[in-house]
Amino acid sequence: MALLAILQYPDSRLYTVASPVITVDDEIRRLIRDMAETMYAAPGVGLAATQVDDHRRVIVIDISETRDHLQVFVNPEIVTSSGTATCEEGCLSVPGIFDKVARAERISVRAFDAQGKTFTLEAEGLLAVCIQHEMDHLEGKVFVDYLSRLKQRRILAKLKKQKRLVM
Ligand code: K1U
Ligand code: ZN
Repeated sequence: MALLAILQYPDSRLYTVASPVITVDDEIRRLIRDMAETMYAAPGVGLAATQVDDHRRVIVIDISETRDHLQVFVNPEIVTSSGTATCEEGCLSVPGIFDKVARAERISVRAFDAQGKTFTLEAEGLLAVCIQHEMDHLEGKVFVDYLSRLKQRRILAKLKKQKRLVM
């Protein structure tokens, strides 16, 4: 297994639209394992392949407290959505920044698992938020894109300052 480097906002590679996975093979399963290890180590509750500079449609999520319930979504598609809920979000690509984003409250998502088997899942609460946040990454979208220009400028300034402090 390997820990992968997570791209940091505003890296232009975060704006890449990911391509569908053609076959769920051993190479994709290795990517899934490496992404899961990277997510657990960060630590985070989700990770999209885009964030580790791999532009295929793969997401890993684990919202369990025990950190032992990995959920894998290959080529995820939202089939139905309803309601609106606003939730505080964070992002491993935008460290130390949290803000509220409005998204669908309930979703039904269809995807392939790590064995290449298709499944459909109904999600609400943090799982629904996390799936939508990670699917945005696959579309080249970061949660700060939903915020005002003023907030985006403040976030960029804060991240620049953080970077100067660690260098
Ligand atoms: O996409 C990412 O960078 C992962 C992101 C997922 C997410 C969290 C909250 C709302 C929407 C999407 C994170 O995991 S940020 C870190 C985080 O929230 C967290 C980390 C450890 C334990 C619990 C939460
Ligand atoms: Zn994110």
